[in-house]
Amino acid sequence: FAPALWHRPGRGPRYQQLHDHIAAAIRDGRLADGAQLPPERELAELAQVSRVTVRRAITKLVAAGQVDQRRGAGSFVRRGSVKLEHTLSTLTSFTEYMRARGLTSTSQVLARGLFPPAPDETVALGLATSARVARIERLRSADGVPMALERSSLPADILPDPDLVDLSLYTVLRAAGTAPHRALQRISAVNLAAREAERMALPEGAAALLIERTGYLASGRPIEFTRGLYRPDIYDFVAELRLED
Ligand code: 16G
Repeated sequence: FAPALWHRPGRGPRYQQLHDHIAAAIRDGRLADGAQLPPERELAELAQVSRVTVRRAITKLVAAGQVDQRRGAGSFVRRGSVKLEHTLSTLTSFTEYMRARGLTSTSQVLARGLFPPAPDETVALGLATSARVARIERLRSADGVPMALERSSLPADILPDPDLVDLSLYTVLRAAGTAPHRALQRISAVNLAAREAERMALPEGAAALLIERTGYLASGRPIEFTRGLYRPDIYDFVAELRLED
């Protein structure tokens, strides 16, 4: 959280610039959920503004519900107010995405093994019904906060031993030269069933984003079908749109 902004002359009142700078740091994860903001005096020094200006910027963040002020303790990023912006144009793994934001990802494996494919897996992976599918169900957390519940399915010849997946599925696939080269994603809104809600520490029926990713090798063969339930209060999916030629 370096106030690099202050090296450039900005537009608008100073308090607004400082507000925008802190809000951006919260949005892109440089200031983490629950993190303490630098003390007023320090912010004023860093930003070379008066303490009145700092106070105005913080008051605006408090009014927007992004920051909590605790008497005698200071200002903190309000828990649960952090949104993670996930760009839709690059193919990244959960582990890489969190690492890039300075967050530590952990996974709790709920189930894994080789199974006969379910109908949706047969269709997505183009499998024969006699084939076997490697399936891993994981609860994925960032800095200890449950973020997503994912079920990844791959043809058994691509992942013969699902127990090999420790932290990152894509790391295992990359080592074998079988990581997806491109992927298609479908995003829809769902309400969590009781079991899913419990695992994500959310109330039953809570809204979630369902993201289904089908990953393909360069040859066009589908090798990954992941069905992930993501917390909509944390994730924003962002895509850049261009005018068609
Ligand atoms: C992401 C992918 C998921 C992939 C996983 C691999 C989305 C919506 N989904 O969660 O399809 O299987 O990353 O992550 O981005 P890993 O390598 O950390 O296990």
